Amino acid sequence: MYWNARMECMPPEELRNLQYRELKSLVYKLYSFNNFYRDRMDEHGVHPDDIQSLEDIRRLPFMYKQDLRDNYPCKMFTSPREEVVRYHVSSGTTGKPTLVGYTESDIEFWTDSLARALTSIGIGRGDVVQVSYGYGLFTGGLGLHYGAERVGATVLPASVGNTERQLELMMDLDVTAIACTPSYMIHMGEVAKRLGIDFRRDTKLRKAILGAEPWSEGMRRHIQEDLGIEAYDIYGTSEISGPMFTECEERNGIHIWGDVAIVEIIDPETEEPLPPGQEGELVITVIKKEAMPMVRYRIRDLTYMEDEVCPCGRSSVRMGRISGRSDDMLIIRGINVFPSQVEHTLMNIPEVGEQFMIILDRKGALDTMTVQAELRPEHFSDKMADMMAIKKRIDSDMRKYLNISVNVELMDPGSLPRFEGKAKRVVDRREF
Ligand code: DLL
Repeated sequence: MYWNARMECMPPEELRNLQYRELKSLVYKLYSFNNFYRDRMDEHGVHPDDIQSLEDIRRLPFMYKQDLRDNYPCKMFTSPREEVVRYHVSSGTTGKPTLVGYTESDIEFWTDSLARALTSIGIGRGDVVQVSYGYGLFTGGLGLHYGAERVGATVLPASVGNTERQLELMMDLDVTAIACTPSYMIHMGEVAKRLGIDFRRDTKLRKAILGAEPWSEGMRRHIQEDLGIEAYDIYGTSEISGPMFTECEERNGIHIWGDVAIVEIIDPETEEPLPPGQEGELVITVIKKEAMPMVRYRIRDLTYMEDEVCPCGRSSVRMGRISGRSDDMLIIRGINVFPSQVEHTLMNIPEVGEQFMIILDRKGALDTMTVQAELRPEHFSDKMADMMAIKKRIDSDMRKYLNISVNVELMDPGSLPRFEGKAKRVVDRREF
């Protein structure tokens, strides 16, 4: 079953022609109406007339998360404010977040992409979908909510947390599919076990749409065997709109809708394109975006493309699992954290010195983050109350600026490792 058979099964040559036409008109529009894009293209010595084929996309300059930060909040927008119907926000590399704006048509193609994706998983009218991604500034909750409503499913907007209540609702309302992070799925399974709930016996859950953080085939097996459900990978980032692309029922890669986005895989060092099957850095151009177009956006996720036609009949390219990142972004309980943000926050606390470490662990299914911060010798005190006050300040600043709660350990001056070369401040003990 297809949601939009014409687009999903378009012959590859026809799709490439469509992509070329859309790209060309997007580049003309950006060059004519937006200072950021015009300046960037001029600096790069490329003009819209130079785009003579789809391959010429390689002549266009890249865009980076830093560009969004530098142009915060709205300087990258290409639609007037009155046309923007929604904002979402995700974390940036230091203090400032990344703001994403959507026109009505942006919400429409995002919803349509998810409607295709959910249909390809076999979710539609008659299903009850529990959306347990966060609702609010994060794109996961509202994105899947709109997509599931569009395919005619009944939506339970559960959001994150209060797991016992979520399980109770899942049973009472005959939920058939859930959308959440893989770690929350595992956590739910553990809480259910503790409460004597058997997913196979006590629920109607059959499918889980899991993403927003790295996970592995091992985790998929574990979830499927433990809970008796089928788990599907879903991918997206706030900059490209939010969650947009999933595996189909074949579960052999994530379908990237070609009329929505053009994907490239490049060598992160040489920036040269890599052929199908070879792993490199994902670069996305979202051809349909109005309010905040993304052209050759360096997402920093590492993966590969598969271009053989999928047995499901959809002609789009498929993306392999995300195997890591080419930058140092960490995803902790679904929240994106850059070590530079931690550093920035700590350096604004006068009692804290230059040395710190970040330690990531997994307790049960949930990630924990410990920040070890060295104190300046003049602020090191044997008074418990002084130490507690500093600890509290670090904890509340991390919550305020990074939106995450951390364990804080204050360290004696001189006790943390010093680095001669590149500092390695993150110890990640989690297993994916
Ligand atoms: O995580 C959007 C999303 C919501 C995707 C719900 C899937 C489901 P951001 O907060 O901007 O957006 O984080 C995007 O998360 O660049 C990847 O590093 C990582 N990520 C997202 N999905 C996957 C996945 C949302 N399936 C960043 N596997 C991306 C591995 C993923 N990593």
